[in-house]
Amino acid sequence: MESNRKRTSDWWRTSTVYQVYPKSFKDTTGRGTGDIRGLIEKLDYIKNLGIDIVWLQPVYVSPQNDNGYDVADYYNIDPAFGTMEDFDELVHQLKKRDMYLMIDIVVNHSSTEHRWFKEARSSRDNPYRDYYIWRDPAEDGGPPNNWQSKFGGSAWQYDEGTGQYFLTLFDKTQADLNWENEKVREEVVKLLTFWAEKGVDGFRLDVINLISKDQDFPDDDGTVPPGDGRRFYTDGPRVHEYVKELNEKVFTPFNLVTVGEMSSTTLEHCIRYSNPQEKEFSMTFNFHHLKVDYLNGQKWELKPYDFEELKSVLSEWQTGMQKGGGWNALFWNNHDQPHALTRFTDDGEYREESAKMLATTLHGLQGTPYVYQGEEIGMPDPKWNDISEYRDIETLNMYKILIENGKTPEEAAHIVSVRSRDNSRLPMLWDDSDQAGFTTGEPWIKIDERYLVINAKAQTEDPDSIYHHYRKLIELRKKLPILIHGQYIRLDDKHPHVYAYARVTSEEMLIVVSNFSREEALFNFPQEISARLHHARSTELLISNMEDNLVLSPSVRIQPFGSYMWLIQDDKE
Ligand code: TEU
Repeated sequence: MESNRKRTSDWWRTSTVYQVYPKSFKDTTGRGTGDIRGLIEKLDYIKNLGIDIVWLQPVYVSPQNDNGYDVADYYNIDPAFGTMEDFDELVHQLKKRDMYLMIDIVVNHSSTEHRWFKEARSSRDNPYRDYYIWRDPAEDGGPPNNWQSKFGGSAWQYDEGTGQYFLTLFDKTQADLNWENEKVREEVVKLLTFWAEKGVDGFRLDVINLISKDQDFPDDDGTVPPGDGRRFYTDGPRVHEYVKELNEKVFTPFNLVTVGEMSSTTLEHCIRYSNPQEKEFSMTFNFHHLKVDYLNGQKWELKPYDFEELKSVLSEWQTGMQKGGGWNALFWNNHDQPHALTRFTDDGEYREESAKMLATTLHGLQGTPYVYQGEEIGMPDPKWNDISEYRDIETLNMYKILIENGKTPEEAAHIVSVRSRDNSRLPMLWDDSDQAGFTTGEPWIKIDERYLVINAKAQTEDPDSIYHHYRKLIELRKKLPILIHGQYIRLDDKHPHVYAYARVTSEEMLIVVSNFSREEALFNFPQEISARLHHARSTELLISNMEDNLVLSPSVRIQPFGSYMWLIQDDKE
């Protein structure tokens, strides 16, 4: 067993995390899906980016209905990904490179293939029955209430054998665990301890803010959008109590970095989840900035993204979390989201500029940045319009529901091409060889044909690539305390194309200005900033995606998708 290296209690504040979706990362067997050995092969690629922590998404035994987020055995590696020896080798190889491993923990629900659930389903008085959430049918024989699954349809599944419904907030094969049951909490502590003792350095906890449900399980009367029941189980009555228990028994004793994935959460709760005095998580993911293109807040209703809302949400969370002592997990992309490159900028003519602009904009903020595999080489969405290309359970469910609700197959296919989680689940593009170097077999999902132009090998060899732009940003985070501690101040006043902000300390100011449009944009700094520029002892352009070496002045003209990060040092007087 590898021992945990000694670290300060907040070592992760200067770190950058690389998210690995193993199924699509690197296949070493020819079966067409990625595996742990493939990740080991590519550790130097990740190390050279400057990454500190690798977040490995689920590789546990699973029927793969939700690509591993349906766990059937929390203690064993699914043979599709390799063996426990492979996992141990990964831990060893990361430590050899002074890198850390964060693994995904999915304990809001388990797979219905899990031993616990099979026991629970066998009879009403089975000792495992209360590991899950069972309720009698409503008077009409239907589901106990009107809660909806996040993947479409009712959140309840009927079990003929025992005549009751069980709760499934996600897929019908993902049964919600009953955290009210102390035995469930003990099981979770046990499995977390098992992985911590194997040398894991941290956990990403899947939809962990959903584990405490309102025990009355009331119908949602629809008065509070979206009216699907989420208000009765999101950031629920005992959630902080449960998380504190995990922190006390596992996170603190093993000095682990932890990030809670918070579905539909609030700033107030995330301050509580991530303020160190609360002893809960190191940091939190929230998704409010990634709903600015949801019409009426509905994921499957499209609208062009609202730039002003994007900036105000990012600013609200920067300012609010700083004020409350919380800590943000910073991200544009993950395995559930279409690429920001396609969603918010131009993944065609201005693909490189856009990818670098998004990177600079995010990495200048306060928090721990997450780089999702492929983001660092500017992978765009595939824009498929044939539903047969898609694999994601949520996508396939919603395609059917869209058509049931009156959309034509073409309309439904277009909505899916914009929203599907598969947009970010295409295999990593390693080089310009066959199948982009991902597999020698038949890939589980189509590979983006653009791999001849967009691939990791070409970018590691090009000093001006998106990959090296990320590397420089990650390096800056390690060198500049202002990126960790600087107070966030938004500088643009609802500018139609520019997002500008500063990070400020008593002696320095770091400024980021990004143009999110195809238009050249003129940006005038606020008076107080211009005055501070006037007294600056030095001004340094730290990084930019433009060749124009733009001089920082009270008024700057920014090229399409141009982005700049300057460091200003004040006069000592
Ligand atoms: O995601 C939860 C989550 O918030 C998203 O899945 C979102 O609810 C969904 O895309 C509907 O918009 C986590 C994992 O990241 C995801 O991959 C899993 O499918 C899900 O939990 C269930 O474990």
